Amino acid sequence: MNAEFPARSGGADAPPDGGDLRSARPWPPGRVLVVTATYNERGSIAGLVTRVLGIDAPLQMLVVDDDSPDGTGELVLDLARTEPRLHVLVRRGRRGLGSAIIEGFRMASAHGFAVALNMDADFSHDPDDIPRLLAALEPVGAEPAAVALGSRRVAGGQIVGWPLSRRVTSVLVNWYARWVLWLPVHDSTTGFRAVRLGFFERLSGPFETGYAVLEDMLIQVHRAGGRIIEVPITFTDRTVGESKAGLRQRCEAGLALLRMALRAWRP
Ligand SMILES: Nc1nc2c(ncn2[C@@H]2O[C@H](COP(=O)(O)OP(=O)(O)OP(=O)(O)O)[C@@H](O)[C@H]2O)c(=O)[nH]1
Ligand SMILES: [Mg+2]
Repeated sequence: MNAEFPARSGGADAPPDGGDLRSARPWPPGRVLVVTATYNERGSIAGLVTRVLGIDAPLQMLVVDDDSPDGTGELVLDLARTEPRLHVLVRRGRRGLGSAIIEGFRMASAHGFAVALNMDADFSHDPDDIPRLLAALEPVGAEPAAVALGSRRVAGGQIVGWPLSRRVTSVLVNWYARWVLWLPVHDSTTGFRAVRLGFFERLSGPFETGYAVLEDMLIQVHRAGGRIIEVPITFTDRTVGESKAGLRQRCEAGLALLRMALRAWRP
């Protein structure tokens, strides 16, 4: 039985107030939880779950869906009925990449995981890179880092398939994060990241609820003295589904970055 609320016979169920849906299976004990936020990712999510859980490592996976109109949530709830390492939260009445990731990380903590690894659902992040990120987070014989970033902007990293406009925006935002927000990383906009939850739990929050959570989380980790490591990855533009980073999301993220600058420069 799921700890958060009871389920009807064997499947996912809504609480009496008609709120969130959750997969009903118990969570086996585990160390690493891959967290993927989804909104209308029906075309890729089943393949991603298969790839992630097929990796030769003891991983579990949590999909945090915001009640996608295309039925992504129902699809993963269905997959979770026969896959005990897959967990699902379908949030109703809330929306946002940032709040979905943070809620996923908090669920990972609540279920006793040591590491949460965030990745997108659209195969821009290669599941085969997961073991390298985990190894970088907890190197043998050295101090563990707080965050290991899948970075496109260190030697060996690259972006495949982005139009010029995306590349320019990404360079500008990364420049801003480095020189205005004083964030000493090269790729602060990457969503591919492994986070040590013992460190994450020490952050006071609150966190940005939209795309700016990516920079916000790193700033909070850096301010709290956490080490951030960058691991080169190849990022490939999505070929399935549509971008959720529309004009509204970009404007919200822009405003959030301005707010962060005001906070960073406050004496
Ligand atoms: N739960 C949830 N997930 C979201 C939301 N917005 C985006 N996502 C997911 O967050 C991940 C990143 O979103 P993308 O649309 O791929 O954003 P992007 O990578 O910046 O842009 P493209 O790759 O061009 O689409 C994907 O898995 C999305 O489905 C949201 O509001 N809620
Ligand atoms: Mg994407």
